[in-house]
Amino acid sequence: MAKECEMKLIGRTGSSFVARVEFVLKLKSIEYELLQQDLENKTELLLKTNPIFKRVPVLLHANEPPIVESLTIMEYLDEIQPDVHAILPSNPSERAQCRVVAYTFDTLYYPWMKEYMLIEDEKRKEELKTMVIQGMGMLEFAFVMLSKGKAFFGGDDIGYLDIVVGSFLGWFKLFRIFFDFDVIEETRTPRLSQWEKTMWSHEVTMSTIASHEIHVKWREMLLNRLKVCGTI
Ligand SMILES: N[C@@H](CCC(=O)N[C@@H](CS)C(=O)NCC(=O)O)C(=O)O
Repeated sequence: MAKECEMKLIGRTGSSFVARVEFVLKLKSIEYELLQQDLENKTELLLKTNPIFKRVPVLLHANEPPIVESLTIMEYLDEIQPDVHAILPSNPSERAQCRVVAYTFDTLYYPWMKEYMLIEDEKRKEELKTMVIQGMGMLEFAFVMLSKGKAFFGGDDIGYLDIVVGSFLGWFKLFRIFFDFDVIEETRTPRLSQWEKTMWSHEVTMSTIASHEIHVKWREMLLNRLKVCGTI
């Protein structure tokens, strides 16, 4: 009888937060099973394992209690498998910097991009565009500081911030194709622009970031929810 996989990821293809966890699992060569969720019709398993937020990703590892929140899951995986492709820097000060940048991305840049993607008000859209561009300027600064002249935030290879930001590569593509908006652009953010190309060429990125079509469908799902519930 086939052995049951001891790492299960409750998720949904197309979610950048789920992609973060998949990045880490793949880079660390940890076998896992993806339990796909329909976010419009959540399973008992999701509601039971993440009763407060009711969102993906949730990691189920053997008999441990479920772990929620993508950044927490990434750190957990790094702690249980420290010898294979370390994600966070070994230097505590650099680790702290990384966490602050990730926090800023998740609490500012991501909500700005999400609002931009869903609203129609042109004036607000322009405001958000300016805010996102300024945010990417800060991210460029962080990249220069942390990469130390190398190709990735993490140095020679993909690290924590490469995953945190890189999990949104599909969004950056959607913004270009759909809104003619280069979130990362060569003249404004030259180092990030090079980084974006390098990230796309990495085999783990290619197998982890969902297709453009899936991102388009995801946006439609959010728009529909906004129309029906008035909120997302
Ligand atoms: N801060 C959370 C965000 C997770 C999140 O927003 N997940 C979305 C999918 S991308 C979700 O499950 N939303 C639930 C819903 O749409 O009802 C994390 O980092 O894991």
